[in-house]
Amino acid sequence: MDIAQYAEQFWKDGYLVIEDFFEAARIDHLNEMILQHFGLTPNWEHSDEFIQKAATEVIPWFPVREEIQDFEFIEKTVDFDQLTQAILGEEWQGLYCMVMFSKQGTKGQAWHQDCPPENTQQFNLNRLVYTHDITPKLGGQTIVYPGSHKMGELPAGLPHEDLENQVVLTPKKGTIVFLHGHTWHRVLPIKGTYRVSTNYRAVPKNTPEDITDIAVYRNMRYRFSTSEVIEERV
Ligand SMILES: O=C(O)CCC(=O)C(=O)O
Ligand SMILES: [Fe+2]
Repeated sequence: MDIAQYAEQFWKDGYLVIEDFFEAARIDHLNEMILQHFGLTPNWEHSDEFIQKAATEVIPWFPVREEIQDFEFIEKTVDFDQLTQAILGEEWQGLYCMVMFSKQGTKGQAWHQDCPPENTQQFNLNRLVYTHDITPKLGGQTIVYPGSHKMGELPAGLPHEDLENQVVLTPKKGTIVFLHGHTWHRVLPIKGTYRVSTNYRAVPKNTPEDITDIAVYRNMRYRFSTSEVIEERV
């Protein structure tokens, strides 16, 4: 694996996709654990206001916090670790491992940035691992806007509108997607039985741990810790 070249690509585009990064058998096991935890019809955890307004229907789970060790090998994989270091530099830190589950017939996730983009040095890195195939039939494709990690605030507008130059990602089991938190991104509606992704978030040195507390949507800024719309956007 040419780590320097991948890191360069990440910094050019604001995201990076590598297929077949993890072995199918190990990944299948994680997917089984995830289904065991959620079942197919878990309850929402976000407030109704958030779900409505953010047009984002996803339920989080933090298995490593529950000391479920099965999820730890991902972060310990040498290439995964070294690629992170090449992107974020020395003294980067892992934040948490968050599984995100979406039920059949739900909206996916509207356009957003995971954290405010005003300070270009302060951002989170999403290290997404896909444990089942995303397909056009299933829905739930991840959409990114290349180069938008350097373009400031996501423009106000409709939550799920197609934007010119957007790129549709259709990750398969074992694919990883590294995605800059300032990159504009969303997830398409889920037509199949369910959709999951697992995010091993990380940050460069000197970044507050609560960097992803405020997310930017096209119609608002939202603070998760207080379940509050802190800015309406028109
Ligand atoms: O699940 C995905 O493909 C993207 C999720 C996302 O928006 C994030 O992890 O910040
Ligand atoms: Fe996100």
